[in-house]
Amino acid sequence: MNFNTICVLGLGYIGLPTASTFAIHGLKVLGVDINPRVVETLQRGEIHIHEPGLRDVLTRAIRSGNFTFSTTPEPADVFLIAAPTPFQENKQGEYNGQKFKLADMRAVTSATEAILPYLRKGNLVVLESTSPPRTTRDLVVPILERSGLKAGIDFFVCYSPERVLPGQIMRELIENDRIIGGITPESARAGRDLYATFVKGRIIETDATTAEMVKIMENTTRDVNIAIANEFSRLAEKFGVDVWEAIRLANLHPRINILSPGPGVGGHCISVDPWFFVEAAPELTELILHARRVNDAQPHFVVEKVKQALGPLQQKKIAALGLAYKPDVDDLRESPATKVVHLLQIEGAIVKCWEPFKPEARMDGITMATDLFAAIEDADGILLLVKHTEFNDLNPDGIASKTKCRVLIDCVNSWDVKTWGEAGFVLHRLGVPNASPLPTNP
Ligand code: SAJ
Repeated sequence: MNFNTICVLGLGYIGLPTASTFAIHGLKVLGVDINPRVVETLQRGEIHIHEPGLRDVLTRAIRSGNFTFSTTPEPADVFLIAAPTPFQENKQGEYNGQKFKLADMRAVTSATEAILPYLRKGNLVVLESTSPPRTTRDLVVPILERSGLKAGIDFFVCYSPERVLPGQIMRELIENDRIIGGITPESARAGRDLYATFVKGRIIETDATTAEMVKIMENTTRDVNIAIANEFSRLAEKFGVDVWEAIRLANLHPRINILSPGPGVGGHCISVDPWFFVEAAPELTELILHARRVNDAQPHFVVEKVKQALGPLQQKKIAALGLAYKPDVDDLRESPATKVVHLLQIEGAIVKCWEPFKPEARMDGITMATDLFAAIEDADGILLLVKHTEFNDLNPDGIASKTKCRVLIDCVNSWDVKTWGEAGFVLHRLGVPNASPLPTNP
C-alpha cells in the first residue's frame, strides 16, 4: 500500500520526531498541534523541545518542503495520533481501600474527533499514544465510525506503540523493532507499509489489544525492576552494605540484571503507564501497585539521607543539582527531583536548584539559581539528584574553590568518594550507610 500524505496530531516528544522522520523520507507531512504557540514556533523554523539530533532532522524536513504545520488537520492518506495520555490530576480510583490513578484520555479523544471531518475511504488511522488496553477498539474506533464509514472495511486502524528512549529518540525510531497491532490483519498490513518507510528494525504484525498490552508490559516491567533496586538501596543501608557494589556483583550472574536505585521514577511514561493496568484491573495488579508505591516513596528516603548528612534541616541551605526526570534530558515532567526539593522545603530547608538543561525553568515553589556556582556558593550541603554527564565530570578542586560547603549527598552514584575526599569533601551516597562524621566548614 502506498501512502503519500500524513497528518500527525500532537507535536510533542514523540509526534515531532516521528513527523520529521516521515518528512525526510519523502512523505508530505502536516504536523498538527492544538497549541498555537507550538505551531508558530515550528513555522518560524524554531523548536520547542530538546532531543539530541531532532533539530537537524526537523530543519532538513522543513527545507525539503515536505513538512508544514497547522492547528487543524487536513485530508490525508494517514492520520497518526501522538497525543499525551497523562493521568487525571483531580480524580482517583479506589479498590479495597487502595487508591489508584486514572488515565486522562481527553487528548486522544479530541485528536480522534478532530480527524472525523477528514476521514475518507482507504485512510489509515494509527494511534501511537500509550493507552490502556482496548483503547483502540473501545474508544478510537467508535469515534471514527461516527463518520458513517466502517473501521476495518472502509478504512484501516492500528495501534503502534512508540518505544523510543528520550535522549536517543532519533536513532531508536529507525532502529528499534516496531509492533503494529491492527484491528484486522489488513489494518496491520497497512501499518507495516507505512512504517516500512523508515524503520530498519523488524516490523511485527499483531492485533491492536496485544500491541497495547505489550507497550504497558514493557514500562511496567521497568518500573517493578527499579522498585526492587530502590528497595535494595534501603536494605543495603540497614545492613551496612554499599548497594552499588552489591548490584554490580549480583549483575555478574548471567541471568540477573538489577537496575539502579535513585531518587524515584519520573517522566511521563514509566511513572504513569503501570497505572493503566491498575485502573483496568485493580483486583489483579497487587505487585504493580506496590512497585508504584515504592518508587513514589523514594523521595522521602532521599530526604532522610540528607537529614543524616546535615542534621535537622531547619534553615539549612541546600544546593539541589538536577531537576530533570533523568540524565541528559531537559524534561522536568513528573520529576522525582522536584518532589525531593518540595519535601526538603517542608522540613524547613532553603533550597536553590540548578538544572543545566533548563536554566530558565519556572516552577511554583522552586528557586532556580542562575548557574551552578550561584547554587553552591553558600550551601551547607550539595545534593546531586540527576546523573547528568556534566555533573559526573565536575572537577572537585574547581568546586572546592567556589564554595565553603564540604558535604555532598549523591543519590545517583555519580561521584567517587576518594577523588572528592582528596579535595576535602565528605561524600554521602544513597544506598550506602553514612560512615563519615559531619565535617566542620573551613
Ligand atoms: N530510572 C531509575 N533507575 C534505572 C533506570 C531509570 O531510577 O535504572 C528512572 C529514571 O531516572 C527516570 C525513570 O526511571 O526517572 C524513567 O527513565 P527510563 O530511562 O527508564 O525511561 P523513560 O521514561 O525515559 O522511557 C521509557 C522507555 N521504556 C523502557 O525502557 C521499557 C522507552 O523505551 C519508552 O518509549 C518510554 O518509556 C515511553 O515513551 O513509554
